[in-house]
Amino acid sequence: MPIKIARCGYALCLTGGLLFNPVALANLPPVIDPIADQVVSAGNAVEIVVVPRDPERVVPGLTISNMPNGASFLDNRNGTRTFRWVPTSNDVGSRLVTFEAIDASDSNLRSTVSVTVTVNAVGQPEQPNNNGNQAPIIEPLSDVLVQVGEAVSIRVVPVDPEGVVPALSINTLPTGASFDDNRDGTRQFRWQPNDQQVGDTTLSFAAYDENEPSLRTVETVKITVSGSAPVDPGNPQTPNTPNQDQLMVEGAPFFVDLQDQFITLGDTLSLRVVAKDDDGSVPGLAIDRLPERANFSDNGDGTRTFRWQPYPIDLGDTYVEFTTIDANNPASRTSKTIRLNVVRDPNRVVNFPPVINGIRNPTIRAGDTLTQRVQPVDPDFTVPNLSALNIPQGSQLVDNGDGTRNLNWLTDANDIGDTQASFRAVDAVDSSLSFESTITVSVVDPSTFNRDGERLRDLADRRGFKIGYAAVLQASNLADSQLYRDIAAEEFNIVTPENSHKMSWIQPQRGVFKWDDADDVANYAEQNGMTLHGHPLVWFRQLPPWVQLLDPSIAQQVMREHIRALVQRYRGRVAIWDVVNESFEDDGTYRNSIWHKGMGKGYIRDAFITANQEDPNAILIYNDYDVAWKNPKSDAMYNMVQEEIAAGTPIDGVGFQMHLRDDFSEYESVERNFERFANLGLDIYITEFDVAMFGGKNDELQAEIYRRVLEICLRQPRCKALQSWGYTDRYSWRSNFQPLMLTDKYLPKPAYYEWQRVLRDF
Ligand code: 9MR
Repeated sequence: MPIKIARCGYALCLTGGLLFNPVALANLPPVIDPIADQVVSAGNAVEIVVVPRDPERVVPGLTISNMPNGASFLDNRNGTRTFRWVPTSNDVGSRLVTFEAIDASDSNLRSTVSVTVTVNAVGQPEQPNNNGNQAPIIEPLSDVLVQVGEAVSIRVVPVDPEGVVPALSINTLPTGASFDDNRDGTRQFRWQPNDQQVGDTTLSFAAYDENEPSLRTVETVKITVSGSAPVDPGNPQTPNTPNQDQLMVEGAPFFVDLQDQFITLGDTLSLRVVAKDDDGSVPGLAIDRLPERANFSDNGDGTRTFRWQPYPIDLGDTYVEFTTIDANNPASRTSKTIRLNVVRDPNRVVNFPPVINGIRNPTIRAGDTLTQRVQPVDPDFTVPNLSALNIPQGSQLVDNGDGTRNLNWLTDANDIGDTQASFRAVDAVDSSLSFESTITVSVVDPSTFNRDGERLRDLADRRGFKIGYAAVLQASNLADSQLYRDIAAEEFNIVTPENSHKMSWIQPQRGVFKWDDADDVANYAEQNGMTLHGHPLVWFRQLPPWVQLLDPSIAQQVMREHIRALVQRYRGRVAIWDVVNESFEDDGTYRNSIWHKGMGKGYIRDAFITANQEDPNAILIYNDYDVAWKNPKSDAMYNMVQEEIAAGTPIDGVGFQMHLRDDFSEYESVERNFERFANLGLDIYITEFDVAMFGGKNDELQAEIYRRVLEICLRQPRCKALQSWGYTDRYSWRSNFQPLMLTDKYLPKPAYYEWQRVLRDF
């Protein structure tokens, strides 16, 4: 049976996870891949490859503390290091070794991973002392029914009560199946059974502690394969019946032979993407979140080619989602996610040239200062040399002392026009490899940015309403920060920091808080009379590595410390807090976050109570995505808040994120849904609104969605605020899909004028 098309919640769109860098200018701390504790007998070697990753793809520094005598920590010249030690009988016992990754551009950004190395006397079994170590568990799996030719994909998620990452094995792999490492502690079982494999196959997955393999849990799944191949009802004769893992709508176009890909480092993938429609029309093709350096070009024959040369940072899996769109009915679409698995050939030496990342042609107003950061990056993790080839008269190239430089230029009316600046990065190992980058700096008359009519915030103030945006991380470091901040201050009366309250950013190590950017936003909000909306105190994503490896038994303590620190610091300044963010899965079950593991669903109440103790005047809300309309997830959220209200939990409202796409049509359901939450006495905040133009630029359609959502909010007396997730397409987590109300050149789109009109007239 065809499956009804699924709306792309951001979680699905983000399947590539850590490998993407959606905001080029956000500098996030590096992380170290989880490392299991080690047990070794005296005389044997222990070897640990320490793999740091940096979301900005700049190779982090790596240090070790507490290195045992005689051990080494050698540079593998690929960004990783190997800790190697052969302990002697004098070393029997346990010691804690700590590895630290340090951001290449900001040495304040660090993260650590500690490993206990236990050395046993010769002859003693390689087991830790009887320390109460418990067996890991596997999250429950359900039996599966498939037909021949259908794809089965099962994610196996092991959890260890001690917080180490358990090993996973499978009893036997059916022919043609795979059991791949997702590189996040989980593995994926994939299988497309053939007609020889009809019948029941029982799989047993075992999770075990590598140090104590006897401590294991086995989870069994029965896969029942039935005989007949699935028939596409729209096209019973088609030999190219699409796989069921395409999210299909009846009669919608479908992909032909679009499969997972394997790529060897050094090669470039060239993948022709072909879709068909039973009615003979040529369907459109789109890709969500193109990986960096990839392109998706039109072949002029109805097909497109996806080209990508992966870098060492891409080793492992990246997922991309393709969508094919009916030429006659854009709402009729099929999406399919494929896996790109990048492997290294150990016999092949590949040296990639450096690149200069993250600069786009800036546009600034005459009179502003350009502050353009230039950061050369080498995919092989070496640090390239950077020089300027030519820069505008009167500008300076300043060394930031961290491998980057800043082009600073105070402009005036005489500079109006386009001026170029060029930079060269030279490979640190092979000087014949270099990269040049030229940017065009447009200095324009300040009146270019004038917008007709009244400012949104003035119109909103008059109605006692809040209209706002999310402020990009480190807005004061943007090349065009004066323009970015001035327009926001003119238009909005409420602001949320998009990233700077997130735990990985603000508490990179336990008890170490990095307040600079959050303080900067708080000061900016105050200087401009804007309400400050904090986001989020408790979330399952963007956690620092030390929390990812946390023993759930101390999750409560860590959560409370974090809430107290933030709410205390911004008491009286942050008016609204997203206390808990995204606790539910799409089916309405509780997400198995570290917080849930530690406290069960009670963490939500605990978080609200803790926040309320620190600032009884702050408005405390629960925030989630894909809950603005009625569905199992919003039902679950409804039940949860109802229960909390009954228990007297200090919850004031609900944040509905609303990351929409251009095929959005659930207005009626949103209206009813807001009503039921309002009837509970809760306030409603639309916290993260944007509309990704997935089917291509269509300003009128976008403006209509902007208009209708604002109208729903204004019709509902309890709807207090509408904030878009950013305001210029230049700085959006979904930039490719121009989801915001100003273009990437800060010019107003119809969506802007619709909000203006509705705020004025509605
Ligand atoms: O826009 C944010 C982006 O810059 C971050 O990289 C990303 C990391 O998870 O988070 C984005 O914001 C999310 C928000 O905090 C919670 N709701 C979903 C938003 C979009 O992913």
